[in-house]
Amino acid sequence: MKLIIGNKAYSSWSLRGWLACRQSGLSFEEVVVPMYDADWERRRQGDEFAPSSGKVPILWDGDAVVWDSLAIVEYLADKAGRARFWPGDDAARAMARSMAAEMHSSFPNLRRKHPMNVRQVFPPARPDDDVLVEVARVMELWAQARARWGGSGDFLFGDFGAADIMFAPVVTRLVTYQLPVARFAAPYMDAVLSHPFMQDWLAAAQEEEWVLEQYEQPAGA
Ligand SMILES: N[C@@H](CCC(=O)N[C@@H](CS)C(=O)NCC(=O)O)C(=O)O
Repeated sequence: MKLIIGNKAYSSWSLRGWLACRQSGLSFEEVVVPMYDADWERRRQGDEFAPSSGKVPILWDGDAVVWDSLAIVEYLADKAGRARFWPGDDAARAMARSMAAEMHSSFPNLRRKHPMNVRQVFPPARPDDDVLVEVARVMELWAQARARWGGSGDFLFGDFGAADIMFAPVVTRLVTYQLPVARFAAPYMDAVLSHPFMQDWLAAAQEEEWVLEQYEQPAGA
């Protein structure tokens, strides 16, 4: 398999696709492309980017091509075993899938106003009200999952899985912009950030030379 991703410092959807590949346990080649550099427009019009019309992540696996992070999660769950990604209990899995889907389709203000930058921690500043509403919704979802299905595990549904993968870039944003989080969320965020796959990603992001100025400003600056 070959996974094409964008900058590890900034590309949140790439992080999700990459975490899914690591979680699958399958071997894959990783190709990191610098987004928005001088070659970006030419590169994204190439054949390897055609299926996603120029967006990352894209997973190539022989004749199969999968773009869009949530589809990559599902493809790999089919291929490597659902248990690696989703809880076994039907009710837990229903909630985990709903949370992953909601993450994928929602939270536009948090995503747009607080873009991922895993190399920065900006001084705290009062977020916009629409962002606060979305952060409160994230807290509500995490609280429900942890209380109902977390058990003795550290993650939303006990073991690390698809829901954690989809929310991982939210965890990093909450840290980067020092957004207000509920007390219960801190241990969960620590568990995500200290997961070995996240540690690998964060270390690689630190090593990246590419800098995109548009993501190097605190929100609202
Ligand atoms: N819904 C897609 C979103 C993919 C996406 O928007 N990727 C961004 C990088 S995080 C991208 O490729 N942006 C480059 C562009 O649109 O030119 C997914 O879940 O993978």
